[in-house]
Parts: sequence; structure tokens; C-alpha cells
Amino acid sequence: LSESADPGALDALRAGGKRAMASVLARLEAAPADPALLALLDAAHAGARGQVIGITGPPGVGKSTLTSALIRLQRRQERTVGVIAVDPSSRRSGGALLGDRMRFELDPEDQGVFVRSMAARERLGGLAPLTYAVVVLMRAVYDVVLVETVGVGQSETDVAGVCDTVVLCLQPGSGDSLQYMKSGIAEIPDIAVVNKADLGQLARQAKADLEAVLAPEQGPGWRVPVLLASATAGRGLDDLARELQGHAAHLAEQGSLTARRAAQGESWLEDGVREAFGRIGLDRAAGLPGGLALAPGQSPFRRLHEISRALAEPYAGSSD
Ligand SMILES: Nc1nc2c(ncn2[C@@H]2O[C@H](COP(=O)(O)OP(=O)(O)OP(=O)(O)O)[C@@H](O)[C@H]2O)c(=O)[nH]1
Ligand SMILES: [Mg+2]
Repeated sequence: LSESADPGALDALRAGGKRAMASVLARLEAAPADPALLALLDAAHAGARGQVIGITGPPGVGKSTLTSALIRLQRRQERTVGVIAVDPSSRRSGGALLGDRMRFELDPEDQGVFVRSMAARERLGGLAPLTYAVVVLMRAVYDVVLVETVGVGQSETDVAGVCDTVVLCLQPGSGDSLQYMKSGIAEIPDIAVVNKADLGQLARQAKADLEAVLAPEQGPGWRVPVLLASATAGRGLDDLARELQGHAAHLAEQGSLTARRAAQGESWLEDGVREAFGRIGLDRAAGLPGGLALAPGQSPFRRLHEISRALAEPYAGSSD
């Protein structure tokens, strides 16, 4: 745990309910470099609890309906849930985001579900840089974190950059599976779901097509399951929940959860340095003591802060 982490602030966030989370996220948006916030992010980074699940796929396949169903299922099992709904910019109306709470049919009184909408990065509909910080905060507080993103090629790679388990959601009869094979993201999902299976034979055909194009193994010992589901009819959800738990257990057994999250932290750090200081900054950061690599458990937030200070004051002599 970094010396400057603030576990007390994390305890307060955990105890403070939705109001506390909303206020921390507002601070994050207003002043991401605030030292108190940085100390909280360090503590959250060290205090991960929940499984982070990405729900991705083309527009309209039923991702939000499936997410709602998963939320209800988790709540019945008394798990708390944080939800991040990434809105493509096209959905923004006059700068405001459409209310995702409307799109997930939820009980507004339930303190165990927190939903946050985030705008997508303009470029290619990928994730905004703040998404990673929100994921780290939420996974330190909730038992399960769900991230819904519309898949438009690049964004599946982005969602894999913040999630432990990626669920690719498709629907029957739209040629999506062929599209996915062509776009070369067959390696990304850990679980695939053909939703709208109430459409019958078409769904079974889509499942067969998908099984043919997906990478059979996602790393050693994990065969990517292709499930049939109907989010509206509530079918296939138990199977999905079982595979989600199975994947979490698989990551824990292999020790690959730590590795996956460390790689996500390093790639976020690299993006952050590139965004602030460009390619030349990246080269200079790589040359600093410690460079762009993170030691086991090291906070990427703290590291970005240190690197930014070192690069912003090139003649200050040291990067303390
Ligand atoms: N027949 C059928 N329709 C479904 C099912 N699941 C979702 N739908 C319908 O499909 C439409 C789109 O559902 P959403 O959950 O909004 O889909 P989405 O993937 O979140 O859509 P975007 O976020 O806009 O990309 C809605 O009209 C749903 O009622 C299903 O299992 N069967
Ligand atoms: Mg949706």
C-alpha cells in the first residue's frame, strides 16, 4: 500500500452509500489531480473487492436489458452492484446524457445499486480516460461492477482494458458474428451471449456461427462459452451468472486476475502520459527511474502524478 494512500477515505466511501459515491465521482470530474482524491484512488486501487464485468456488443442487441436482469439477479443474492453505462456521444442531447436509470429498470430506493453514465471518448466511441478511475473506485466498494459499452470495433479493446471479464452480446440473424470475425476482436470476449434467443432457430444458428469464429481458448484453461439467453424473458441468466462466477474463479486460480489488472494499470498510465506529454513525453517517462512499469500493487494514479511532476519540471533536478 502506497504511503500516501488514504484507507480512511475509502472506509468513508464504503460506508457513505450512493451519496458518497456520487460526490466522489463529481470531485473526480472537477479536479482529478486533487491530492485527497489521489490518496483515495491509491487506497481503492489497493482495496479491490468486486468482479468487473464488461457487457459489450453492437447497438440494440439487448445489452441494457441484460444488464438490468443481471443487476436484479445480483441483488437477489444480496450483492451490491455498481454500473457504468458508456453513452456514445451521438446520444448526447445538448451536452446532457440521457438518463440511463431510465434504461435500466431499477428501484430508485435501493442503496445497493449505483448507476453512472459516462460519455464515450469522441474518437471511435472508446472509453474516456476517467472510466478507469471510476472502475477502480467502484470495484473497491461494490461486489460486482457492470460496464455497458456499445461495440464499434475499437471499444471492445478498450472495455477489455478496464474489465476482468468481458461478455460479448450479439443477437440472431444480423450477421454480427461474421462482422466480428472480420474486425479481429474474436480474442476479446471471455463469454459470448446470443441474446433474443426467443427468436428460435435463428438464435441457434447464430450460436453455431459464433462458436466457429471465436478463439476457442481465452488463455490456458478457459474455453469461451457461447450461451443462449433471452433478457426480456429472463432465460439463460442463471447460465450466464454461473459462467461469470466460473470465470472469476478461473482468474483467481491462475493468478491471472492480478496480471490482468496490472496490465490495465500500465496501459492506462501509458495513455495518461501520452495524452499529457505526447510521444516525446512517453520516451522521457520511460527513461525515468522506474519508467512506465508498475511494481506489483503500485498505484498507476500515484505513478502518473509522479511522472507528470518530473516531466513538467525538467530542471528541478529530481523526481522525488
Ligand atoms: N425479443 C427480444 N427482444 C429483446 C431481448 N432483449 C432485449 N430486447 C429488446 O431489444 C431492444 C434493445 O434493447 P436494449 O437492452 O436497449 O439494447 P442495447 O444493446 O442496450 O441497445 P444500445 O444501448 O442502444 O446499443 C429493446 O426493444 C428490448 O426490449 C430479448 O431477449 N428478446
Ligand atoms: Mg444500452
